[in-house]
Amino acid sequence: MQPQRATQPDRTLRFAVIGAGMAGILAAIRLSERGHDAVTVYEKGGTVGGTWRENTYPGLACDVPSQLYSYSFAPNPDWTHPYSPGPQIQQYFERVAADYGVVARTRFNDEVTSLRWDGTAWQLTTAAGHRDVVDVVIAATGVLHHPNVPVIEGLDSFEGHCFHSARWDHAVTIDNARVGIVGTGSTGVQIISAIRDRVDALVVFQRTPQWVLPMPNDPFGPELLERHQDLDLLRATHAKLSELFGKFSNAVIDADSPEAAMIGQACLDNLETNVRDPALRERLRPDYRAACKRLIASPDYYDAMQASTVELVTDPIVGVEPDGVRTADDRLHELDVLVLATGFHADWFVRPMQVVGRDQRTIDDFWTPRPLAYLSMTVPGFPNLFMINGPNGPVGNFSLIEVAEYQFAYVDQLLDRLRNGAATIEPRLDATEALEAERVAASRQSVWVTGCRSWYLDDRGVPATWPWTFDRFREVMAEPDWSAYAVT
Ligand code: N01
Repeated sequence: MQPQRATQPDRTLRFAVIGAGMAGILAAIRLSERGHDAVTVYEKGGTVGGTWRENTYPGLACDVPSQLYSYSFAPNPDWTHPYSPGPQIQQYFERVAADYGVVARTRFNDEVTSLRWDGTAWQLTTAAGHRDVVDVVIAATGVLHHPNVPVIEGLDSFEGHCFHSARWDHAVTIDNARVGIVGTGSTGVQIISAIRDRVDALVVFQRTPQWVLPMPNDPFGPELLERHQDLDLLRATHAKLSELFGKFSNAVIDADSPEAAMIGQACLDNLETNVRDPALRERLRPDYRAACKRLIASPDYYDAMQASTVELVTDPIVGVEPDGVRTADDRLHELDVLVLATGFHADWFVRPMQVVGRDQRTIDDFWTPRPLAYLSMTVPGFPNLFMINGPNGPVGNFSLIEVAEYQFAYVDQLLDRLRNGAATIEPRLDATEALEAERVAASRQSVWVTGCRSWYLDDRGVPATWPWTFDRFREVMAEPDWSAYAVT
């Protein structure tokens, strides 16, 4: 990606960036490079980092390669592994946010609760009662951060410790404890591998088996660490990995592609080769296609599932009791700690913030029955509001940092209109609906609809994702189709 020009805007625009996670940090940096000074970042937490601040569970890591899961403009020579541990990623965001002056612009512990368009500007209110008036809102509120706590009968009656994976309670010791974990998504798999040797017993409640792509992750040796001091080399690696991941998009958008077959075979080989006990192997074998659910990548999940401390339970959970979890075979699994690695409400986006646009229309109303946005960034009736990683955007196994960089570069072109004197910009409803119809039709070819349950699917079973190639995403992001926008 080309570095942005530093220019003085023709018009002084006031900005609120909501969220100081990966996308909010990026937006604040880019706005500053554009010469905007009236930028306030609102962050509900006490530090930057977003999902990497909130998730502190054992084993937290990123399954996108480290050199790609970095801003293109801030390569990091200090990554220690091909796939970075979560705490290193958190440190990286803290460092970048401090180095680029984002921390200084951020109001921490100040959660935005309402945004109201008054006809010319956005009226913003925070939980602490602070008020602001801004011309432009950049909502960088994240996708996976509202924990999905499952409805399980008796959950409240559990007398041990129970918490969601994104609210890990470090005051609770799991060492030598009997721990249960509900959920075997990307999060559950990482936790299981990390704690298998610390616990007395680990009961894994699996509702659906997962395909697992092997992902070796030995630390970089001294020679590679030395080479990584060359930032040009890191930039080149970023570009190469981006191309490689772009190709991976074929696997998910076209269920019959050779890439999909290759991934399926690699997962199958992993299962066949690395799970020794045939009975366990069958219980871990999914009955749907690889990458239908978000693909799991792990160096050692199958190892962990064969550890003497680990028990796989596939009988459905029927309830939780004071002493543990009861399953449909009427067994009570006695536990000290119950971890809910049960995912997130992936369709909340800017909510529960109250967002009221033109004609007093709320975003909740516009998003009933489901979220809709033009290219996942803008919403008809909500002028000068730009979302990074909003509804129906690219998810797959792409690097969301890269996606955010492309999206912000696109938003920046929309902002040019405001810099040059326009009062408002928003997408046309007809253009938004037409693109959505195209997106829904295209998603019928994808692997996500080949017969599995996943957080990608909306209430109709349509994947809330970008259903085209990553190359097409880059092309579309290169320049707005101005006919899709209303500018006043
Ligand atoms: O959540 P999930 P996650 N009873 O929704 C099960 C990103 N991420 O936190 O498969 C029993 O994927 C549910 O079962 P089933 C990544 O995008 C990235 O693991 O629906 N089980 C499933 O096993 C990822 O996709 C990294 O049948 C219940 C699990 O809980 C996304 O976050 C690392 C249940 C939920 O899986 C979410 O992953 C971690 C119930 N009532 C996460 N309800 C990286 O490395 C749910 N489940 C970048």
